[in-house]
Amino acid sequence: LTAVTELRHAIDRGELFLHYQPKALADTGAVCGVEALARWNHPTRGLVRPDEFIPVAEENGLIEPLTRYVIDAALRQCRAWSDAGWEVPVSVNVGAACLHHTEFPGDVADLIKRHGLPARLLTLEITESAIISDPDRAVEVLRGLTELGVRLSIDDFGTGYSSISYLRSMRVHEMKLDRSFVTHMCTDAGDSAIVHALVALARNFGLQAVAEGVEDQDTWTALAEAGCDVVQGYFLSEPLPAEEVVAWLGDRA
Ligand code: G
Ligand code: G
Ligand code: MN
Ligand code: NA
Repeated sequence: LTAVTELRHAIDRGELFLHYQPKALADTGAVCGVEALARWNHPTRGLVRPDEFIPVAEENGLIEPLTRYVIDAALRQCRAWSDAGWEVPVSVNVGAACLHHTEFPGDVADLIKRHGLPARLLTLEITESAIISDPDRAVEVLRGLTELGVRLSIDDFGTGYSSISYLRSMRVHEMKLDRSFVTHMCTDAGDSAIVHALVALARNFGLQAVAEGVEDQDTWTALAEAGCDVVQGYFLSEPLPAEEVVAWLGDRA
């Protein structure tokens, strides 16, 4: 079987599942959501990481069914947490091609309705490259998503081959600072300068600033002092299986 055929089967047979990485408010430490991260439980190869199969999906027209599958699974889990008394906003990574398909907002609307959740509990993380490659189409799709009431986040911010001018015309809610600037900001003056500049940029556009790749207390403290709103990374928690999330939340509460 080719990798593509296998991945198509994996989506159809439900071999993909999600881990969830917690995020916390930088100033109080209160948990404010989780990012869903796809994993593939391959029948013979075992656990396959997304770095391997997301590019295969992107290049072979499978990223839309995969993204729908992930949103569906994340919302089902979000609903289960909600029913158990935990309101846990979920973020999902959206493959670039989804922003070039005008049916995507309708698909997302159907999924939200099916799970009976408020749209504000879903954040969609998009990348700059998806916007830049076809800005007119992306703006239209993003407008449709905004009208649903879902939150929009720009992932890996600052790493793309991009122009920040689109921030003017696009109503996104969140900027995710790429971990390549964040992780070593306490020992690298250049990284620290970039993080401070990006937090200021987020502020000026009224966006929530989220730093990923926070691996120690000093970095968390520096981010809070810089005015960053939310932190995510191994220092708070690695990505967790769904069934461990409630216990983790309970331990912190
Ligand atoms: O979880 P991990 O650190 O291995 O993820 C590696 C990369 O795969 C990250 O860049 C992440 O954004 C991406 N990724 C993980 N899950 C998904 C998913 O469901 N959809 C898309 N498009 N990308 C994902
Ligand atoms: O590109 P995206 O932000 O979606 O990537 C998320 C990926 O980052 C996940 O695969 C996750 O495993 C990884 N990750 C999460 N926290 C940390 C961290 O603190 N350090 C590093 N190096 N990677 C992290
Ligand atoms: Mn992400
Ligand atoms: Na990222």
